[in-house]
Amino acid sequence: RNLTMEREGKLLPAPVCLHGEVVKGFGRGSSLLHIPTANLPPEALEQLPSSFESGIYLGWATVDGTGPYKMVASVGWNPFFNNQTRTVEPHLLHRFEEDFYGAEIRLVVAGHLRPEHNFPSLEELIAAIREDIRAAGELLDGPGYSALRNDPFLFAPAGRGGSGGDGGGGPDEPPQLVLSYAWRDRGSAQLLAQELRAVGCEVIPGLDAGRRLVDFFAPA
Ligand code: ADP
Ligand code: RBF
Ligand code: MG
Repeated sequence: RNLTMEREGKLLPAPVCLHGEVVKGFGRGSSLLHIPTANLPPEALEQLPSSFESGIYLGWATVDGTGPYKMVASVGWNPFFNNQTRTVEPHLLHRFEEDFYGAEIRLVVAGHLRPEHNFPSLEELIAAIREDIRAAGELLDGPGYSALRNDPFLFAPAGRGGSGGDGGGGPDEPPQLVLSYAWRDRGSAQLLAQELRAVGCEVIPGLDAGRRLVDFFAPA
């Protein structure tokens, strides 16, 4: 089942942006599977739309502003290991010289690859993940996916963008106008951002509900 499973890659209606500091997991990725995953902290799950389903996804990642790297991520409970908590675990399609625990990782989740499964053996889980990596590598060069490698969210300053980010804002910092948008209406928000940039404003992509001054919602 593992290798014949369909992986057509369904582009999401709008990309989902996640960021956080890379944390330690159970250490199984490298040692048991030989496929390391950079685990996001549990709070990162709060950045997902409430309707977001567990599964295997593909998209783009940066690590402390470097990249973009292609990535394939598991969002779920890892049924093979019967985990008790839901995790977001991206594997980046890049060979790193060192671990990067503690680094700021930013993800633009662009498409859905397949549901998560339990597998009869470790070998079959590994074979399935290898096939995910191969499929994602190809799909991300294709239409709808490749343009997202330049998504400004990937290159925003660390800690900004997404709920939970500390947008700075001490007494000495310049005032900020935070433009937030409904997640289906990213396109219009980006147009407005372009116009603001054209008149000299610094526009930092992201959403910071706590310091929001202007709401920008999609028409119903
Ligand atoms: P853990 O359970 O602690 O996440 P893993 O074995 O899954 O352990 O991954 C360990 C670490 O490997 C990641 O947090 C990251 O710092 C590092 N790493 C090295 N190369 C990669 C890669 N290509 N993709 C993801 N993480 C990588
Ligand atoms: N775990 C599962 O239990 N079932 C899966 O179908 C599954 N698919 C994965 C696909 C990808 C691309 C990646 C990176 C991981 C997947 N995992 C899956 C998670 C895997 O069990 C986890 O990364 C390791 O346990 C290390 O934390
Ligand atoms: Mg991991």
